[in-house]
Amino acid sequence: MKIVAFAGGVGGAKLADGLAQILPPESLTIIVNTGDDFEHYGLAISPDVDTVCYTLAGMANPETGWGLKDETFRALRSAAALGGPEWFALGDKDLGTHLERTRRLRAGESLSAITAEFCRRWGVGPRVIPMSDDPVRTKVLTSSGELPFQEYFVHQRCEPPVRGFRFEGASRARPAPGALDALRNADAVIFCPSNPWVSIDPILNTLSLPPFPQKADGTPIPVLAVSPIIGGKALKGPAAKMYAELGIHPSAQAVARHYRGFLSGFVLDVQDASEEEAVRALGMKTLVVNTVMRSREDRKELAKDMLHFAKILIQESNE
Ligand code: FO1
Repeated sequence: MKIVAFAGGVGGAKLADGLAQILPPESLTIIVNTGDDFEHYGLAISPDVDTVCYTLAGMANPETGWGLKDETFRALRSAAALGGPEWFALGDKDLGTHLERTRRLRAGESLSAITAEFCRRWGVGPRVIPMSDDPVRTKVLTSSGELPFQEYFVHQRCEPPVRGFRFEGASRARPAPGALDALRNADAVIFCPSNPWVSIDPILNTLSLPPFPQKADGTPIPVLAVSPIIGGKALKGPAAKMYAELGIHPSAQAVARHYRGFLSGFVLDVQDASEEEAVRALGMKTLVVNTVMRSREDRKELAKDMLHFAKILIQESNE
């Protein structure tokens, strides 16, 4: 079974790791959000790409989910002592990634080629594809004006109330090489439990989805999502706060409605079992399981459940 997973942020990286624990590497492609990318200290930072790669390589910081484990921040402190910005925590080892990525980009390599090479060197098996090699920059429209994503997310700690989002460059950006081919050859597409507004939507916009490609014989490819909102809250990040500020009650059901029209399956946490009927009424098949990933084993269990669900949806789409 060939799976394409869309991911961004820590929750997305965890399910990607679960899928990578089960599927042979050649059966899994992860398309990652680059709307969070920015330039800082003159360096090209791709936080979601790094979070996915570090997690798959077993190198991620277990406390934060982003950055590297056993990290130190001496370079950043030394720059800060000279008046440089300290709000974005660039670790010493992590800086090596940004230095080398920036050097290669300036030498003319593409982000997707660089990511593939880094993955090879880190021993990451599945294919990790940034959504585009062209710049797409998420802008957060807030009640105090439009903010670049990391300015909103890290510097201003997601405090300004959100009014909307803009994915600058998405309409011009070309999907990264291999992204659309992977989708065309997929048996199922999985949206990881990433923030729908700022992790999955930038990917959908950049790849001009929906419509999702169909199989050669005309059957649709099942698209499944896992809710990043459990019991009305996001385990991490501002997804629930964003829904509330946009006037939508944050719930698993709200996430399902977000993707309505092109999702064939939706996975809810056991805590949200009471919402299953409402999600079914949106025309989706549902699965209720534990979706909280505290351990690596949890990631694998959720991935197993997802693949089992995907198989059922594939069978149904072939009937
Ligand atoms: N997130 C934070 O909340 N604070 C940070 O200082 C921070 C630094 C950072 C450095 C490298 C990296 O790859 C990620 C980093 N992140 C940090 C995470 C990142 O900004 C967000 O998780 C994503 O952009 C949202 O998915």
